Formats: sequence, C-alpha cells, structure tokens
Amino acid sequence: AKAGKSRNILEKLDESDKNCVVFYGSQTGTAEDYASRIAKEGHSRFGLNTMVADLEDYDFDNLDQFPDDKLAVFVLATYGEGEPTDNAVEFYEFINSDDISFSEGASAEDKPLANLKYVAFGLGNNTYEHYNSMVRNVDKALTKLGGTRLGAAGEGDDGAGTMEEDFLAWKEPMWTAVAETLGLEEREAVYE
Ligand code: FMN
Repeated sequence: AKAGKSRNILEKLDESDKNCVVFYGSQTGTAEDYASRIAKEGHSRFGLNTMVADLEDYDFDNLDQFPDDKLAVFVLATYGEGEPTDNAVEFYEFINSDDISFSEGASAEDKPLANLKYVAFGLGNNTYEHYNSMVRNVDKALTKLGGTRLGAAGEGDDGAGTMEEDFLAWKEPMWTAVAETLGLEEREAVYE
C-alpha cells in the first residue's frame, strides 16, 4: 500500500459517503470484474452507495465495528490447493487465526462480527480438489464470528463453463435478501 493511504475501511466508507463495499480476492481479474458489476448494479438498481476494494488495501481488525446499516460483499477466487489469491492472503490468515483479536479487544467467543451483514460469491473450477474453498471457508469463518450472510453463498464454476450463469442465478435471490434486510426499494429502470 502507498504511504498515506488509509487502510481503515470504516473511515474510507465514512469519508466517501458509501454504505456498501465490494471486496475482491482476484489473481487474473475475473473476481475483480464481478465485484465491479455487483457494485454498479447495487447502485443503479437499489441506490446503494458502493465502492470496490482490493482486499490487500485494508486491515480487518476493525471489522467488529462495521456498521449494521452497511453491507460488505466478498468476491473470492480460489487457487492452488484451495488457497487464497495473493491479494487475499492477509485477510484469509486474519479471519482464520486461532487467536483472532479485534481492535476493541473482542475475541472469537464474543461473536465480534454480530453487526456485520455480508454477501459472498466464489469463483472456482470443479476439476480442482478444493473446489471454491475460499468462499466456503471465508463464509464459515465470518458466520462463526457472528456475521450474518444475506442470501446464499454463491459458487461460480469455471470447470463446467457456467461461471456467468452461476453468477446470474445467484445474484437475483441475493439482491432480494439484501433489499429486504436493508429496506431498499428497487428503482424503476431509467432510460436516458
Ligand atoms: N478453483 C477452485 O475451485 N479450486 C482450486 O484449487 C483452483 N485452483 C486454481 C489454480 C490455477 C493455477 C488456476 C488458473 C485456477 C484455479 N482455480 C481453482 C479456478 C479459479 O479460481 C477460477 O478460474 C477463477 O475464475 C479465477 O479468478 P480470477 O481471475 O479473479 O483470479
């Protein structure tokens, strides 16, 4: 990260007046593209003030203070033996650490992420043994820490060649759940 750039996502959301961050863990850009699409759609359809964020650019020890009226989205590709992308390594190690501790001193038993509402979509390839293990493991870890997932955890499959269909089928019920929970009205389509 460049000097002077804040690694505090809560500050960043506040300063830029955003209420939704779409984090991506991506090696060759596919997950990043889906993250951008989710961010755009959240804005155009539901009026969310979204931003896209590289997981590598932020710290997560303040995730226990994530406001309950905001939304975090995780779009995560899996590599190697079910491993994170390079830009997601630190995030993955943090949320899976045995002695996880947050900035306010909360430990795992305190359900520190009780305020966190999140959405999760994974990108994988079913010909690998550890299919979509990033999204599966991150979802497990966030839930264990008290977070609430909205909608299902999506899994896109490069191996079957159905990534796009998997994404499209996942996102509609996800948006329904998000809109219901956050009390968002879907906007009428506007053609200009
Ligand atoms: N997908 C899995 O589900 N499990 C894996 O273990 C896995 N390993 C991969 C290893 C390599 C070298 C490559 C190229 C892909 C692998 N994949 C695996 C599939 C990728 O997660 C998938 O292609 C994804 O769309 C890549 O996203 P990205 O472009 O954002 O990096």
